[in-house]
Amino acid sequence: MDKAAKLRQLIDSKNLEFIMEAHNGLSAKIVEETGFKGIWASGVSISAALGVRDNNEASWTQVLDVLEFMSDATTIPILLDGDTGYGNFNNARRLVKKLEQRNIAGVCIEDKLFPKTNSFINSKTQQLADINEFCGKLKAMKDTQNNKDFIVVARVEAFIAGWGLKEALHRAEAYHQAGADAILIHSMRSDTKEIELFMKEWSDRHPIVIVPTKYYSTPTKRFHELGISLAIWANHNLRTSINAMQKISKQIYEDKSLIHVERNVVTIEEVFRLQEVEELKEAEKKYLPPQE
Ligand code: SPV
Ligand code: MG
Repeated sequence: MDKAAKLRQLIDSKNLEFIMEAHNGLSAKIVEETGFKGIWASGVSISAALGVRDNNEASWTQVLDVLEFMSDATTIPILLDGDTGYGNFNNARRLVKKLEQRNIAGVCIEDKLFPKTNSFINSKTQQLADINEFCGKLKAMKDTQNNKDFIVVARVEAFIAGWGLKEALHRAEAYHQAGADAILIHSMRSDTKEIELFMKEWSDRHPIVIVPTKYYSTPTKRFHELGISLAIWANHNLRTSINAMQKISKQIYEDKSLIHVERNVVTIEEVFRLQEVEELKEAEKKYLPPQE
């Protein structure tokens, strides 16, 4: 089964499934080793790891370069956070072509304007895309894909931008009709009020994806009960790595020594294992001329 088919299986399964954020080849590999069945290539995490803002400051080809490393390092499917598709329908369909070439299983696009701003910054002043324009973008993406299983998720930002349930449902249905394989309904409330209202009206129409970053205290059982298809743990590898790096940098800076840190970091052998150094050793035996 190829990666796109694996992602389709996760989205279409009757169970609640989970994918985990990664932002480079190493974090992607760790997500796979942990046991997750899929990876969220998060826009905020990739941009932050590149040292820039989540405002399309990294170009789409720079994001593609990161994805290529992530895809090469893993066998589980990657769902790209494709922001707004990096332009109009034409940019978005070219994105699909390039993602398929890199074996990326799917992309999620959000109904905002390019250049985008992260949903948790000035959310109420964020403008939504015109519905027809966004539907045209989704159609162009679906018409472009070669692999029938490639996934296009449509992300509804109506709640984020301060519109109500009616607008959220109207947009979700329009995107569903336009051919989106699933709808991501985003909310920045600390409870699930908006998600619950939405799910009640939506019932079982089409797979629903959520990002519970802000309503993290909700027991996962509730997502099961609501009939959610896929939950995205969206930025936690990035955030924990920031913790770890700030701590270790501070300690080494203050101590001017490594005495107190060695036992708190992974061994260099663990780094080599993750890089698959053994595989290269074996390949050298096979392909290099024998050493005298
Ligand atoms: C991301 O991970 O970049 C997302 C999810 O888009 S969020 O930051 O919650 O909007
Ligand atoms: Mg994002």
